[in-house]
Order: sequence, then C-alpha cells, then structure tokens
Amino acid sequence: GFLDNVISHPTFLAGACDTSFIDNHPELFQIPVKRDRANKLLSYIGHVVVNGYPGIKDPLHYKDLRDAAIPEIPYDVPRPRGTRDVFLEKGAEGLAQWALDQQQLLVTDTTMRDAHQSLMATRFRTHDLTRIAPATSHLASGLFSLEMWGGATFDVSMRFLREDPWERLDRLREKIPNILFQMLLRASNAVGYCNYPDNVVQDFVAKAAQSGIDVFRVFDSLNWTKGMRVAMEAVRKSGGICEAAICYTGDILDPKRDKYPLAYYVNMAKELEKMGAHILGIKDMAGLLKPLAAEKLVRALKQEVGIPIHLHTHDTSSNGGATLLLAAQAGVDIVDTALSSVSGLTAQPNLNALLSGLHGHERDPGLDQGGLQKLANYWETVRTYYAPFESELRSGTAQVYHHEIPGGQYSNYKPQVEGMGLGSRWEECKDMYRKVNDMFGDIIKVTPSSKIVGDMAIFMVQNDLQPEDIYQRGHELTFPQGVVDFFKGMIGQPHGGFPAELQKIILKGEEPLTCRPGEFLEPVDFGAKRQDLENKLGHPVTERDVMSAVLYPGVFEEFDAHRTEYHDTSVLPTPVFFYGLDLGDETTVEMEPGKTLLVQLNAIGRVMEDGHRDIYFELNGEPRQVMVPDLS
Ligand code: 3PY
Ligand code: ZN
Repeated sequence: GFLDNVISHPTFLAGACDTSFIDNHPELFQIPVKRDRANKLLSYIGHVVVNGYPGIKDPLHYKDLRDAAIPEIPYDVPRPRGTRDVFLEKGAEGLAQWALDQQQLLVTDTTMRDAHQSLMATRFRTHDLTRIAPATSHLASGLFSLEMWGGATFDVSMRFLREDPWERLDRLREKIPNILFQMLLRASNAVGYCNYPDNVVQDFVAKAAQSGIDVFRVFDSLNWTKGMRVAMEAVRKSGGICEAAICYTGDILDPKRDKYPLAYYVNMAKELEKMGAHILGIKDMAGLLKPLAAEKLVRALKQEVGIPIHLHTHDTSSNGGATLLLAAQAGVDIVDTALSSVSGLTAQPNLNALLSGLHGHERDPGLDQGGLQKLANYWETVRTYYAPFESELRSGTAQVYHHEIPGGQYSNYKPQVEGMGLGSRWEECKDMYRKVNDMFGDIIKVTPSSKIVGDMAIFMVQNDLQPEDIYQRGHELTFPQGVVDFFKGMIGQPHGGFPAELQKIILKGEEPLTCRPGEFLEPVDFGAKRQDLENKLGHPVTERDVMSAVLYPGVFEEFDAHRTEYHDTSVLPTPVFFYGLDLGDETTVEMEPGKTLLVQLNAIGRVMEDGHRDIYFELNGEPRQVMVPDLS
C-alpha cells in the first residue's frame, strides 16, 4: 500500500528525502497497519474459544484428538503414471476406449466428496484433504478417479467451512496431477438447488475444467434428458470427460413398481450415448439397486451401449458390496467405493474390502492394497475430528428400500428434522418422505428433487398433515417455496408428468411451465456482476469469486466477510478450527510451506464493559493479545 510506495520510491531509497517527520512520529506506523495474517488467525481462534463454532453443542477438545499419521511415500521414486496421464495423452474418447479395454475392474474413490457428504454432512476440510494428497497421488495411483468436488462440497465449503472451493481444487490438483479428478454436476442446477441460466452452467463448467476437473458426472434430478443437454455440451466443449448418468429409483425386480422398468433405463442410456456421453453413469443415489437388479441392469446396458459403464451406489442397506460384485460379474467397467474408514452406511461400499474380495479374480483391480490401507488409516483418525457431524446411523438398514432417502441427503435430513424440533418424530419424517414421493407421482429423488420431497415431508409432519389433508385443505395452505417451484416446472419435467390434481392445488391457479427453464432465464452479465460485487465488497474479486457469488449470492458474501476478517482459516488444523484451544494447548499452523506458526493459548480475560474479552496467546514464543466480542 501507501507505505510500500513510500519506501520503494527512488527518492526515499536514495536517502534524499527528509524523513524526520516520519522518524519523529512512530505512531504513524501504528495507525494504518492492518492486523497481519497471524493476528487475524488468532482472532478467529479466540472467537471460537469464546463463542464456540455455530451448531456444535458439545465441542471436542484439542488435546483428546490424535494427529493423523501421514504415510511415508517414496519421494525418490517418480510419481507413478495414472489415468490422468492416459487422458492427457489420448483425450476423452481415447480414455473411454482405454477404460473399455481393461479387463480389471476400475475403481473410483469417493472419500474426498460423496463419502463425507453422506456420513458427515460434507464437512471434510481442505486442510485434511491436502495433507494426504501427496500420499494419495502415490499410493492410490492405480485408481480410475478421485471424486472430490461438486454435489454439496461447493455450498458447504463456503457456508460452513468458510473456505474457497476453487482453492481446494487448485491445491489438490497441484499435489495429485496423475489421477483423474471427478465431480458431480447437477446439470442445469450446476452445484446448486435451482436451475441457472444456460450461460452460468456453461461458464461454470469451463472454469471447473480449467481448475482441474476431468470427469464430469452430469445428472438431472428428474432424469429429464432435455435438462442435461446444455451441461453435457459444455463438458465436451471444455475438453472434459462427459459421464452422463441415469438416476436409479424403484426396483426393476418388482413387477408392481412398474413406473421405472428395465426398459426405461435402457432407453435413457441409449439417449445419453447419442447425446455425446463418453461414459455412462448409473447413479444409485439412495442405494436401491439390489444386487440381482444390478446384475440384470448392467448386463442389459452392456449389450445396448458401447461406452464404459460407471456404477455409483450407496451402502445404506449394507447390500452395496454385493451390488458391486454382481455388477462386476455382469461386466461393469468402473465402480465407486470409499476408503474403508469412511465407507459403508449411507456412503459408498468399502474399497479395501472389495479389493480383498476380488483378489485373484479375473477382474481383480490390481491396486496397492497396503498403500490404500495406509490412506484408510489416515482417514480413520481424521474422521474423529468430525464426530459432531456424524449421522448416528449405526448399522445398515433395509428401511432405505422403503423411504428411499438418498445417502447424500440422509446426513442432512436428520439435522434438518432436528433443527425443526421434530427429532422425536424422526421415524414419522422418514415415512412421510415416502408418502410425499407417492403423492408427487413416484419421482426420481436426488438433489434438488430430493430436497423438495424432504422439505414437503417436514412441512407435513410439522403441521400434522396427512396426504388426504393436502387434497382437502391444500388451497388454504402455504407450501414451501421449493415445492411450489417444483410444480411450476422450475427444475424440469418429471417422467410421466405432474399429478394434475395436486399440481392445481399447489399452484393455486398459476400456470406451470412446460419448456426448459433455461430457455427463458436471462443470461448473467458477468462483467456487470463483477462490478456490482466489487462495489459492494469494496475490494477486487476474481472471476471465480464472481461465479461463486452468482451460484450462492448470500453465502459468498458471508464467506468473503469471514475471509476479510480472519484471512484464510483453511490453514488451521481441523480440531482448532471447530473447537479452538483450551488453556495451555499448543498447536502449529502452517501458513504456507516453510512458514509455520506455533500458537499457545495462555489466558482468557474477563468480559469487559463493552462486551469484549482479551485473549492472550503466545505466538512463536512472543506474547500476542486479541480482542474478541463475547456473544453469550
Ligand atoms: C448431490 O447432488 O449432491 C448428490 O450427492 C446427489 O446424489
Ligand atoms: Zn452418491
């Protein structure tokens, strides 16, 4: 700033200016100094010490949590070649052909995205992800891909973790250049909960590809292929690998559930192949694809489409491992799994167990079992830091075949229900979820349609409403906005159309859309948006910031305010970020490679008249003091 300009000025450097004024007034150096980075971080820690972390009722304690051991990797041997090297050499089509040519089963690891989305409400932080990244790059180099972005990570990282999702991607990409990075993209809903204008989807995909995403799993929350075209074309145009997914619901083995029979999925798969998919995804978001159904579905699809098939499931019922094995027998090319310590339940089936199960089989993935065990050990310890976010499901449950709640939603739905004060009516809320699905015409339920079903179910339980009440008294009820938008056609058209009677009740005379919302949503003027944002925030922003703000306006601004006040708190160790320190605790913070801070909490002052407390730290051996408002 100003001081830099002064001291780098040639006249100043030549010693030719009269600096006596400055020399005689040392306070000049005090007034304009912004608190430096370390002080900002201390303020954050002090804030958590005094006020806790929002939403955590029973904080853990720093000294009870073990440091997670990082497996040693052979720095002297070159990083092994991986699938990304194949992709960079052969392009998207070449990579797809390569996948088809492999006899062994190819494996994706979802640890960095869906596993923690489904078990811990997406709370894994960049700090824990980047620490294990170099080891992952070596020990997991035989994987097909790492799913590590999209879905809810974008939203949660800014809203709750207060870190930049783009920077997370940069840091991981730098440390793992050899393995394909995969993201989940909600087609026209991008990484949000509503349809965005086409140019937002296009620009988002381009930026994600530039930032290091290789494989885009594109799905539409109603399996409405018309809603997928813009995103799929954007992926192809960006040079990415387009994995278009069919979302699986119902039960192809049950003749009574005949809305989504085998033929429905086969037809959709063929259509996606024609639309330019490089890979076909089967997205079994709730884990409803039973083992024998998987075998039947994969066998049929392998006959009908010529692109590789990538199966994604959730282990909520605990049948997930069997589903993957039977799919492997039927010739599926790639499967999604998670490292053992963050697998199972509402997350993906267990990667390490699958490897052992297939050992010696003709489809043995041939991965480094010892290395993957070490990675699993790391996550086993790290997982303990996130205990307050665990979704308390203790065992697999066949109940999922009834309620059909997606794994990624389950760990959010529970706190949502509790947050509404309905914790004691949890069973009812799950049951109502299914009733709402049936009222809505048995729809595909995956973000955002799943959230709409969940919101309606909570609304009904909260107001003691049963389906018949909605038909009788619906005209006098105010429904959740998402539900109204859904019936208006704002996230697309469900297979078989909307149930007409219910649609009339909910829309109260308003006309629904039948076209694609993207056709009439005004394109965003990114230049103007950037100007507005800079004016509002009072500092320059990047193009990626602008995109974050377009997708999540309020959330981005809160995140930006946090970043301005505390600097980049993603460098703090997770226990410190969530739980602060207790008196006497000492921790290290690596600000950047080679710049480490040693922080100790020494004393907490009493509340002053203006509501502040002084917090006393030792920073690299020097006393430092910060003022923190006590919000209690
Ligand atoms: C998401 O869209 O976040 C999902 O995980 C859907 O399964
Ligand atoms: Zn999933």
